[in-house]
Amino acid sequence: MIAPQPIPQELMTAIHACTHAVIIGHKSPDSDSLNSQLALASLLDQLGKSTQLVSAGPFTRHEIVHYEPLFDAHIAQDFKEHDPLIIIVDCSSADRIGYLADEIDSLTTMVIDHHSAGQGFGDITFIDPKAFSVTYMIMQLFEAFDVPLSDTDAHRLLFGLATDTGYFRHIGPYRGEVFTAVSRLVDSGASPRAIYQDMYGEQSFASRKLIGLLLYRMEEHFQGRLLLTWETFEETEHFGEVNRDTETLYAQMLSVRDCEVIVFVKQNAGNQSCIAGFRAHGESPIDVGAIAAEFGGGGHRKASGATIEYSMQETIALLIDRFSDVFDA
Ligand SMILES: [Mn+2]
Repeated sequence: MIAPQPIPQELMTAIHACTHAVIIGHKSPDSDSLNSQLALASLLDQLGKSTQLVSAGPFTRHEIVHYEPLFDAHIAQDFKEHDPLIIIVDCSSADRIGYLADEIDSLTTMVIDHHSAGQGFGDITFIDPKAFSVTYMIMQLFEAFDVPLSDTDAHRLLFGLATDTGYFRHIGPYRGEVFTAVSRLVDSGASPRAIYQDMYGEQSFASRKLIGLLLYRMEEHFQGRLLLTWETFEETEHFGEVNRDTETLYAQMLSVRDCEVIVFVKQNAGNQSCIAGFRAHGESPIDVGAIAAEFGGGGHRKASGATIEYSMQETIALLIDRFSDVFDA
């Protein structure tokens, strides 16, 4: 097991000292970000602090659309008057909070995060790159402040952990501490069954049809080491943005034997540009983050993306050509 990072004393001191806290997560929020915000607000409320939850949105992922009413789009004026502590979760750089970066000038900022990239942001930082989710780190805070977990808090903490581990699929050996945490959360009222249903059930009919279409269209390149598919703007309009489930599409494509890299090209309106998504198999040495960066995008070694200013047909040809250097070498 890997022991959690110790909580910095200055973080404990700053939370004890504040009266008002604004809790912000990243734009295009996911379940780890939102549930970290909600659980942290619950902890601070129980410590007698006034809290505001703020997110730049948009709330598009199906499992989180119903969270939107719990969050404000801007920092409230009455909070600004109380010199609030700004707490940013699940963000490795200030630009991840979107336009809210302009609203936190001159306020004390605390960052709680588990990404390894992007340092030097925040006045007080608690960064644990070995933590599988920020909710796992918030759970440590509950224990440090000796605040018991309600069933709602336990549910939120487990939801974030389940999301960022791909429902525990990304956890390798000797990481039993994660399951020790899961055990405590389940015994505090979290339901793995309900969370699985929220994450993988409740899908729309249209979303399954769209995945079927995109999988049927999939092409093999370089003896099946690269799989590619695409989505036209007309299809995005027809099926609806809310019915897009690219993570499931990526997982299905990566599950094909001998596949090392997948490329997904989504056409933008007017066919003047596309969004390209890249994923690499866990065992592959190929760094798709570096390849996305060549096209002005970014991401991680295993997951990345870029906006490419060409038509869909040109983008596909360009990317196959770029990967021919990788696979023919
Ligand atoms: Mn996260």
